Amino acid sequence: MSLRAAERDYPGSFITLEGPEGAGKTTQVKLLSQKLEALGIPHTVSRDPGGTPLGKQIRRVLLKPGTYIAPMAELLLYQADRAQHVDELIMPALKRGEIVICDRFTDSTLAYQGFGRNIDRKTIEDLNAMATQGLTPELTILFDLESEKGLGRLHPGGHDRLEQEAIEFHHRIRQGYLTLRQEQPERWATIDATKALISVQEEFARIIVERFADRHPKLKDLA
Ligand code: Z5A
Repeated sequence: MSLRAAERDYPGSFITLEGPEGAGKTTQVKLLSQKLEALGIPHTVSRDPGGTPLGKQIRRVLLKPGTYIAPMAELLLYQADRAQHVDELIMPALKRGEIVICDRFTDSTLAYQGFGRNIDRKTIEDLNAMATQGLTPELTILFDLESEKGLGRLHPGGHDRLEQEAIEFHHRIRQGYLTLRQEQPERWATIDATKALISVQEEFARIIVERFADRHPKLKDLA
């Protein structure tokens, strides 16, 4: 259920996309953005990490294959990227009343650094709260698929530092997402990401319209 205006201190809507590698989030967010653009619906799409000029530099460091980054250093780099992202891009867009769709956000940190790297959950939650100034997504869509399937879809030209991790790491992440979803079912929606691109696209649009058309009436034309 989306938050009522009185419970938010901005007029926009904040949606995040989550899932294991190769789930199709990037593809779908581009397609959705084209449709929103065509309908004249003010929106911002971004990604975590790398949504700002500083974030792009941090992203390069984080994903470069062959670099050893200690788990706590990795966690803090993701949070530094996020603090900049919320301050420079996400919050200003929400204050302008836009729909903000972010490819990965705080749940990625719980899934990858928490379930994946076994960093203490409370530490991650505290840092998430600090980096976001308390901002939480109203809707988080899990693009769900088995880790092997997602990794199998990725570019043959080489894998980044996280994609190169052992398959057990990726299994823990998927299980982590399923646990997070179970803990807060009202915030999460799930899309079966193994389906054909067009079916995923339709389901994605249906979920957004259902949750936000009351606040952004032009969204009805998406369906
Ligand atoms: N990370 C972290 O550890 N902690 C954090 O706090 C945060 C992130 C925020 C970011 O890299 C990495 O950082 C990520 C998590 C970690 N781990 N890694 N590696 P990223 O942004 O590059 O990673 P990603 O979000 O996983 O991107 P991705 O691997 O490209 O996945 P995707 O965006 O979900 O998928 P895609 O690029 O849209 O599609 C992948 C391929 O599948 C592509 O060839 C598509 O044409 C194809 N595709 C898409 N949809 C379909 C369907 N329906 N059927 C068949 N094929 C499809």
